[in-house]
Amino acid sequence: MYTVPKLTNFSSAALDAAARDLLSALEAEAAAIRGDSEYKVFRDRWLARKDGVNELKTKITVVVEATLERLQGGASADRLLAERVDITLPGIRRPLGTEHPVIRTMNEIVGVFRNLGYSVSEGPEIETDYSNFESLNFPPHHPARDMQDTLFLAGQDEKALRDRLLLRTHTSPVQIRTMEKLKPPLRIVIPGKVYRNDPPDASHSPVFHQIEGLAVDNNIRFGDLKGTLDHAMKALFGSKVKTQFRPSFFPFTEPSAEMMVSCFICGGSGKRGREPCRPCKTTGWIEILGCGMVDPNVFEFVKDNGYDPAKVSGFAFGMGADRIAILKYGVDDIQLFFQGDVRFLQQFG
Ligand code: 2U9
Repeated sequence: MYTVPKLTNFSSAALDAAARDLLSALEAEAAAIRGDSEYKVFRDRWLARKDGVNELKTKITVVVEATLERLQGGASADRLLAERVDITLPGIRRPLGTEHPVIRTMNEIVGVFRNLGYSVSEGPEIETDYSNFESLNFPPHHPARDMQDTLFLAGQDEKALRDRLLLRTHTSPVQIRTMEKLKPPLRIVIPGKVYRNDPPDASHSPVFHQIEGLAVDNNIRFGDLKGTLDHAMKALFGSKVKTQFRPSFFPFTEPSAEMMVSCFICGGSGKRGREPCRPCKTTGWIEILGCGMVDPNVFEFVKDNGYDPAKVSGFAFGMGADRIAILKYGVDDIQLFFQGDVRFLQQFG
């Protein structure tokens, strides 16, 4: 085994020769190392030396590390041989996901309006009081605001009311934002999540889904609204369904209406065999959406982008996608849509 010679001649030629001897001894020892324990002794013997010159130490380190690599390379090749993958075994089956029933319902509704030439708009779920309320003809402190119990972000008392942030209570601010960007004519639908401070029960959830629509042009009339929505309901629920409009109120539309669809469960009879039809409460009609002609006060807020209420008119509508999915799929509790129970969701696969 190599030991460092006691030097007596310190000429540079003698020092070079001593270094050469040391390195070739190192190479020879390294080549003979076979296992982990041999390697450790070898490494400590060579790297722990305090009498090495810096340059030598660098060279020694290179050889020691190369030895470790050689050993490990060999070991992992051995391991690979031992643990060879059996490619004849079956793979791991990854279950395919499927569209959530509410999303599927939204996509179907969006599809119907896309076919009529409508575009899809989206917008933020955190909104300003201005976009969610004021610009939609809910003046500050107006009682119409009480219709939607709103979730405000905390700690905004210092801000002016119109700048305060909240979780949007409807998708209507997206229509305002779109009208601020695009000039008329406009035909858009807006699917999305909305939030209200409603305690959860079988038909209420603090988060739910809406689809709203807006058409603005010259000379749009209530007849356009009726024809469009009647067509959409026939496309969604079958060509046999009838529609009926009843007076209603929304701050952003005037006049406003709620649209009824003849019950697509009992065919409008109110009965299922001898049993009463529950979805329509035996009336033969189901309330499916709200709608109306856009209130001129709303156009005033976007007048500068070409929406002069004296020149343009429009209709708008809004519906709850979760409620429609409940009716379509015969689900008895809206909470089931949000609990993420695979046993429930699998039924729609
Ligand atoms: C602008 C102008 C008008 C959107 C409309 C409704 C009627 C409506 C509800 C149905 C059930 C919401 O999901 S729900 O709770 N919506 O009845 N929404 S008209 O009207 C607009 C929107 C934007 C600029």
